[in-house]
Amino acid sequence: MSILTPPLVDVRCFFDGAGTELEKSASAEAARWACRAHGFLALPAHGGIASEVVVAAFDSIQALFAMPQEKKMELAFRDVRENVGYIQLGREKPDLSEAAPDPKEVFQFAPGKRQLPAEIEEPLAALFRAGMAASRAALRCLARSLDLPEDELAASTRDADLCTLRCIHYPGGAAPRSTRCGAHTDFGLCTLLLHEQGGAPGLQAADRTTGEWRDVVPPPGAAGADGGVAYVNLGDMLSRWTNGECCATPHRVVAPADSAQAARSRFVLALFCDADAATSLACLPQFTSAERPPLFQPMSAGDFKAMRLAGITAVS
Ligand SMILES: O=C(O)CCC(=O)C(=O)O
Repeated sequence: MSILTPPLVDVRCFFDGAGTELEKSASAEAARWACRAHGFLALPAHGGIASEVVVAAFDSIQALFAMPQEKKMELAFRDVRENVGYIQLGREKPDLSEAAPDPKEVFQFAPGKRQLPAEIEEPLAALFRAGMAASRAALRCLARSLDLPEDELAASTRDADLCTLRCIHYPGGAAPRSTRCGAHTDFGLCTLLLHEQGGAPGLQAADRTTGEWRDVVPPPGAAGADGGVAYVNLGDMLSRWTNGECCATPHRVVAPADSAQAARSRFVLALFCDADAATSLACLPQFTSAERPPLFQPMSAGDFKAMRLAGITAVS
């Protein structure tokens, strides 16, 4: 199995007033290359999210998934438009060609949307806020890499009404190399993916040229102070706006080949940063021409996300 190492792209210079023009140009250039080559970027220092915030959120999701099943079911996911709550094992199948649904449980979090114990809600809300700031910095960097006005993409996330922090638990005891999360592309603009230090490996991305699955391995210098890693990967809303120029990469998660590692639980946090529900996903004029007509029918971000979620989720 070959390895895919997403390039390091430091987006911290895109926080308000933080970086020089030179720093921003260097990051945008790195992002341009990373988007074309892989659709995955590695963010040093968690893209500016403090390590304590990340660690506290991982502690919270361990506590969340350790709650009794009947308590978790009281928080159940109800419908794709609301898109928050608990999704039990065996209810999601992102890759319809797989025989079985994914062996994972999920909590779709948005601040204040479900009655969670304060010691779980607060660290997750803190990560949501810090993660949105990092994602917007990444979107400014991506916009610059696409020769768009710097705020063009980030401004569409002002209400963050479709954005969710997806808390994922892949229970231990998986068969080595078995699928933990089926192949898919993400639906939104970009996803901030957080892997904890020492967590079981398993993320794979499709090679852009050959389609071969490659193990995603962080580059040196990617880890935050806690040893964990943050990636940004591109989503399908961005692909629609850019007429396929900036497109999402299929990825999946498999259990480690080593049976001792596959026996361990894996916890992941993924912040889906999406355009606000009422935003049109019609192709931006810069990316279409007589020779290159729009590839996708225009629709709102809210309709697009609900359509895609309905395709993978059987409501609990
Ligand atoms: O578990 C991971 O590393 C990736 C999860 C993922 O791709 C997703 O939930 O969309």
